[in-house]
Amino acid sequence: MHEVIYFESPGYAEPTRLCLELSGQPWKNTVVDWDGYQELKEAGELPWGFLPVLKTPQGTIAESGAIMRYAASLAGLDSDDLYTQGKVNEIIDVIDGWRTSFTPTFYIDDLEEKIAARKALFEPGAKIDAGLKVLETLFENSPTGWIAGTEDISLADVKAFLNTFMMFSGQFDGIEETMIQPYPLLLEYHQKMANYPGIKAYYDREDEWRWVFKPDAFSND
Ligand SMILES: N[C@@H](CCC(=O)N[C@@H](CS)C(=O)NCC(=O)O)C(=O)O
Repeated sequence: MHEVIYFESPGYAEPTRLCLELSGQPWKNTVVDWDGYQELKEAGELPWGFLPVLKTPQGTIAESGAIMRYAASLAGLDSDDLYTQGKVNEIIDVIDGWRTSFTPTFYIDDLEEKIAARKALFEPGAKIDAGLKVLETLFENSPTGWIAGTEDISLADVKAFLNTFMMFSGQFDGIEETMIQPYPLLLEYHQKMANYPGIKAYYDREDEWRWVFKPDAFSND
């Protein structure tokens, strides 16, 4: 059986978790705290010293992008068409670009400064605002409504959905739920994704952070 080991938060592991769920195969979600992480690290269980890792029947794989792609293949999300798969990967890499602008804010100790730095990323034309608008354009121009124009859901959708909406859960100081409202097409895309049967079923539970993946999470009703 496959086993994901990570912290409780969605963070770097959520696309892998969702893909494993969509695979329909049994899998184990192992959640550790900081001490648990240190123990794994000291025991030499983490190839590069970080979480998440994925334990497979053949051994452990590390790095969130690698394990996400592994899990997506297991779920049958890959396209046989090389160009289509290339476009899926292109969108994933573009989304990862946001993380490189967001990550430094974690290292700002002063709360007000941290909040200001995050809010600045959402100013018109700034990195995250521009990224969210790119996603809206991809959705708008897709003949199928799937972000990479695929016939069915792809890994680009899993990544876009999770990485976008996880930002608005309240987990991150400075980013409030209402900050998604200026992106109406993303809210439409949210409805499409959150109602996808395997996704809807997986998030049909109470969760401090994962409420953002439920249908109607951002509706004003
Ligand atoms: N390149 C790694 C980075 C993973 C990463 O930064 N993990 C964090 C948790 S979100 C971690 O293990 N931090 C422990 C530390 O910094 O000591 C990946 O994509 O998997």
